Amino acid sequence: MKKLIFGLIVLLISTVLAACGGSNETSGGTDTATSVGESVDYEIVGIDPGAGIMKAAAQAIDDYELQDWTLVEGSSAAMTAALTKAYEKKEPIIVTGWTPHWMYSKYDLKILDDPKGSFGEKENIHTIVRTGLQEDHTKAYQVLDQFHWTSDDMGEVMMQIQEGKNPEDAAEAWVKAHKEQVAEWTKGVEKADGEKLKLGYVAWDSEIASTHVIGKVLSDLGYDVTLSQVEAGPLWTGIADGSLDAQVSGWLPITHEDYVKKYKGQFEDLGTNLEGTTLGLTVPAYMEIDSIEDLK
Ligand code: PBE
Repeated sequence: MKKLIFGLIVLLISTVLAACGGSNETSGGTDTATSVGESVDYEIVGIDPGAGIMKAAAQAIDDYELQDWTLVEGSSAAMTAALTKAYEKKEPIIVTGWTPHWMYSKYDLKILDDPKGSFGEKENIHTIVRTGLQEDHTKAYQVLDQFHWTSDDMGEVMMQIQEGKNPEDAAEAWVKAHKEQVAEWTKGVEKADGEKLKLGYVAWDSEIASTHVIGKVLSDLGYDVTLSQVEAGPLWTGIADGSLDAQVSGWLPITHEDYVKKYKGQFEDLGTNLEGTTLGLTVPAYMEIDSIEDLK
């Protein structure tokens, strides 16, 4: 009997203590940051290490003093798969995101405020070709130079691919549906005669879309086009050494700044093909944070 009463008292005391502990935690301020960090294991789901957004995310970890956090390397596909999985279960997740991207149309997401500017300002996508392309493939050069579209255009192609179309079919459908716009790109350009042309791209959703569209336009013009999927480093190396003819995914001035510096003078920048891109840490709208500062 004594034992039982003693046991009950111990139980009572520990219950009271536990309750106090719990309420202390809540009254000690809404410890959102701690709980957000814990809820995602202090992980930011990144993409391939060659992407400029990975450098920006590492910069953010530095700027916001997020030493406890890990930026997880992976791929564009693995990142969106992780996001989809978390989103369907309403679980917290933080990913490296960019626009244009289908994920912002498909899911209700927010890009965290970045008061320190780690992810930079809005930028543009440039068409980058190897030196000598103008002499060797004047027609292709002209089309690449005239290639220009919007985030919405790119978004349409991306969405179709996301919904299950293969990139070739999605590009073909887009080209068919936007004949006038495509005619602007090929304006004044004569038909080609089966000359070989090699376009390089990285497996980022935005670049899969753009490269397949311009590839389709060039092959419709009569070129024998090969689309070569590579990593970001080899993409710029390939343009510089001439093993690739062109790429339409130079995010500038900041995201691909390192590559531009490294290969200065070894490529030609034909200017922008799309304006107004963004990079940033992205979370589902159901998460209760709005700024990268809330991660601290
Ligand atoms: N991205 C898509 C690339 C550029 C295009 C934002 C993932 C990057 O970060 O390098």
